[in-house]
Amino acid sequence: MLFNCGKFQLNLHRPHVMGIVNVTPDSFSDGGRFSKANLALQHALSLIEQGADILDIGGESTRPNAVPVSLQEELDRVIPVIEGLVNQINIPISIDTYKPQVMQAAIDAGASIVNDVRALQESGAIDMIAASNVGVCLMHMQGTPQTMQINPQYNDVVAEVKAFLQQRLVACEEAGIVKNRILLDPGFGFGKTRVHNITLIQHLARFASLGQPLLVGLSRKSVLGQVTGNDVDSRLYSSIAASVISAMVGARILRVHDVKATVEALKVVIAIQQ
Ligand code: 8Y7
Repeated sequence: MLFNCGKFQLNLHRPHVMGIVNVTPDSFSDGGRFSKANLALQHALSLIEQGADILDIGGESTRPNAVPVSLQEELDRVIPVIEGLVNQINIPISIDTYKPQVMQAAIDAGASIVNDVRALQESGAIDMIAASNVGVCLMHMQGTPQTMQINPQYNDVVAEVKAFLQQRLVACEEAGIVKNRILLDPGFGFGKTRVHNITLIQHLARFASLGQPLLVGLSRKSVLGQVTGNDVDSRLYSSIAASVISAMVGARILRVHDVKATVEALKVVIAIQQ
């Protein structure tokens, strides 16, 4: 239950909240309002005030059909935000990227966690993380952000996602990344239909046998829109439901936009789990 990331050690006995800081002009859920480093910084500090345990800084949108950004553009977006935050906060900063160069620059700037939607499959990524002391989140995705929602297919979505995470876990261990630095994530919405996403939530407890803390990201995602009929700006209540349900069946880190509401809802879960 102890997660080691850089100079931090998180006791994941209680569920933790990872607040999302998008530094992307095209991010679907905050419309680019925080696209400038200064605004992102203010937003990050406000998420800490709201009770975030971790901040996840991302400079390239991974929503379906998002336009990829260049390495330089991604660096220009995220590094100033990390540099601006690192000396005034005392919680881990996570960098949301799959590019090894961005990982390295973010780690050099003070990031403590790498959140990789490609699970360190890019060339050089796994060795770079092995040579550092940061924590890592390995996420499952079928396809790429450009194609993943076209026609995702599985014979057994739970078994296949689990097998992928198990394989990436073994690869990381073989490269020298110890288990207490590794989080696993089924990757809701990444190459999954509504039925796939719902099935994964129903069977989330089965991921416990992988032996690693689970991170879940369902905040404002389209499966919640499909269930409620609400567009992305009106998915607060369903997002809270998703976080509470996920934590009740074992998720240890909830990646969310709405930190204050999630922290308060999780207090009820924590009281029950104690
Ligand atoms: C997730 C994520 C996104 C997720 C992890 C969005 C970067 C899409 N979703 N990382 N990133 N898990 N680990 O809607 O579910 O926030 S981006």
